[in-house]
Amino acid sequence: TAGTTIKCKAAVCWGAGEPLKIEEVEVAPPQAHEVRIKILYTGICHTDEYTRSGKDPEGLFPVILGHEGGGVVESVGEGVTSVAVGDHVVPLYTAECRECKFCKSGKTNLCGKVRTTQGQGLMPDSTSRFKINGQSIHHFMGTSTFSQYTVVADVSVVAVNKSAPLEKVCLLGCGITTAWGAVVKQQGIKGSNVAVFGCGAIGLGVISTASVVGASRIIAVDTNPGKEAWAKKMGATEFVNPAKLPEGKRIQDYLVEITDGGLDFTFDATGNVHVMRAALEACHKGWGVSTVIGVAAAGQEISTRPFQLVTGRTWRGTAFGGVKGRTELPGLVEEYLQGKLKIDEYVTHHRKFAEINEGFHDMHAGDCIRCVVDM
Ligand code: NAD
Ligand code: AHE
Ligand code: ZN
Repeated sequence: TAGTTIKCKAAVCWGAGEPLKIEEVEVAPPQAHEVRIKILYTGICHTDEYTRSGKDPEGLFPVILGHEGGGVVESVGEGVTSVAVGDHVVPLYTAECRECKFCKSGKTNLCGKVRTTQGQGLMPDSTSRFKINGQSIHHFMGTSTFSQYTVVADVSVVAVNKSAPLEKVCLLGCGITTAWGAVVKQQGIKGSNVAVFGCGAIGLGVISTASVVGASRIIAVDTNPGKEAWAKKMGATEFVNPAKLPEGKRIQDYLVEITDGGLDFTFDATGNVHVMRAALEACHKGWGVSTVIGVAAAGQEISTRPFQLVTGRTWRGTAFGGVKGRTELPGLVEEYLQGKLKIDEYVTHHRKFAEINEGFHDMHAGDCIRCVVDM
């Protein structure tokens, strides 16, 4: 109930590289323009592992990770009008305030309203709503879905159709939406050839969306041979394992050869900076566009010969697929309900909350696309 502190279980990461520990946590009531959510399901994204491992330069500890959740609004703070108690909601790590310079620009989905404090692991008033024995615990990505109750800013949450299963649409909180947006927000993919590096949930989502919008040729690239069947199931027309190329043959050179000069569009969904370079250099001279989706470790940098850009290739990137969450997520849920957007296909593993660390292990095993945790 509003105004009271809730005690519940949360998975806490106490330090970089440590496994998560289920703890009893106190969750303070939502303040003005905040929403407290009972999280029912959460996916585990590679980015949660990236921060847990200590590779995220923005990583802070102790922290409650998780950013791919689905839940029900438990209470709201003063001034909240966009969601109400009982609404089914998806927390948004990319906020949408509709008032800041970014939101009003019409050029980006990035929002400036809460990003600074979000990066500090805090709510917009620069304090945390999570405490364990009096010690403050950091929020993560403005969402912290690895807690049975979480508090988010009202600009960082969207209500969705109650008839949609939250154990599925939670994946719209990151992976599926990111992949979908990375493709549909770019003009010209219909009829073009595309290469997708990395066939995890993100890469497979890119493949699936490219297939739906009508790309003529979709080449999936992954070092895990087990991903070939997955890529083809999602719509890839070809699969290339860079580890199986003849000695000394670079993946970008091979792709340029088999595509008569290179790809119209490429995507990195690995987070490996060498792969990002290959994806750029596999683009067609004069017009090829390469999109970075993968997130690289602290200290990693991309490089290529500037001549690659001088001769007409474009290097770009996207966060949350360029999607404005409050405006666009309800429509994606409808597309899912109408059978036009795949989500169920990505859920290969389920875990109880007590087994959340096993969910992280599933991710490393290579046969897991998404693990959904039942809170
Ligand atoms: P994942 O680990 O499930 O998938 C990565 C895939 O890349 C795996 O199939 C792996 O075998 C493959 N791979 C690894 N090295 C490779 C190489 N050298 N060549 C080809 N393939 C290789 O991860 P995911 O959850 O799909 O996420 C992918 C990336 O996207 C991560 O870096 C994640 O942090 C990032 N991400 C970014 C956004 C965003 O908004 N920009 C959103 C979600 C995830
Ligand atoms: N904190 C890292 C960067 C992490 C990052 O790039 N996050 C992506 C989302 S990954 C979702 O799985 C993103 O949207 N970034 C935009 C933003 O505003 O954070 C670092 O390198 O500092
Ligand atoms: Zn993610």
